[in-house]
Amino acid sequence: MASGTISSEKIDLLAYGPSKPIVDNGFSDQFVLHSSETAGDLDRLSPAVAAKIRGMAITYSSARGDAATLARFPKLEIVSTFGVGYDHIDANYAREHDIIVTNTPDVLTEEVADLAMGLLIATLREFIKADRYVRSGLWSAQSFPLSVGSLRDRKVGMVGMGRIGQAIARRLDASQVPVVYHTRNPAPDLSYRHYPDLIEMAKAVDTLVVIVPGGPSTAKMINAEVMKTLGPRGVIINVARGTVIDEQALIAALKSGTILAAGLDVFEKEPNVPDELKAMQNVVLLPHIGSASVVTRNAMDQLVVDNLKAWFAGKPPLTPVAETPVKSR
Ligand code: A2R
Repeated sequence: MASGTISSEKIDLLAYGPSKPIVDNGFSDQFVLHSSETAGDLDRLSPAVAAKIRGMAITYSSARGDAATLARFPKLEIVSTFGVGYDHIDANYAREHDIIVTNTPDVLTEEVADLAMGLLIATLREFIKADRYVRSGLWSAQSFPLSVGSLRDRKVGMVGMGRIGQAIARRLDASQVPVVYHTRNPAPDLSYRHYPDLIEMAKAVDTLVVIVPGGPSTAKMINAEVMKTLGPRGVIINVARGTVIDEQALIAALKSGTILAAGLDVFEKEPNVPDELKAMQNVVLLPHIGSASVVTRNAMDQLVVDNLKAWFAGKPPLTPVAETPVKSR
């Protein structure tokens, strides 16, 4: 890996993505912080500035660190991105070009798990429909219908059992809901049953909670066959990436009653949500807010800053991704 140096020379950084006060104000005058809020701003960056950039903060996953973007910065040593998922960064290109990639795991784990649990219950017990019912004044005319769904008679199959998956499973344990999981490899020290085959797990459960990384290895893994296997009581909660579910197959399965309902925090082409989903009563739709509280987003922004600061202070980055591991310097 190229080395971040400690010298009297100023270090040029680029903040790419929406402006964030914690990033904008996070660096001492040892650094020069340039910013590009959009891809258009990036195109307008002068070649002389691009040639000096040694560190990049990606402040939201809408700013893409693909190979073509990273290649614009010949002196780039480290890309510090916001969020735990980094499918918007070409981490393999980074590794091949001695560029470290860091993300912001752990600080958002419990927040996303809270959201997943809330979304699961809101979907099963129809909170959104019930809220609309109260506001419309219908309550004074008749009682709200009983929800078909309930957490009480469910068995959850976790798709992904990493940091966030385990935090969701702990919440399900507390709610006395049986849990099993599908991943490529069994996670160490877990007593939940592991299914190496997703279809086999779909046969054994009625609810899927999806929390795997995005990218090619998980693209459309929740497909029509998985939905059909889950069956008419089936409920799918997705707090991972929209790409993990075949969205058209999901729309068809929800329309036809192949599955019962879905709770979605993420979509294939955000912020565009298919009109067919918006028209359905058996879905709860959220605008990708898994980690979106002030306290957690601040912690994530701070970790973006701290990774860069550590590197340029001659220390290892705090949270490098698996493709670019750096343990010591
Ligand atoms: O497959 P494994 O043994 O590597 O387990 C990981 C699982 N996973 C997969 N499961 C099935 N098929 C795949 N192709 C596949 N790829 C990964 O996802 C592991 O159980 C889990 C990822 O866990 P962590 O790396 O600890 O991530 P964390 O913090 O739980 O966040 C998960 C995702 C992020 O990447 C964002 O896309 C989203 O949640 O917010």
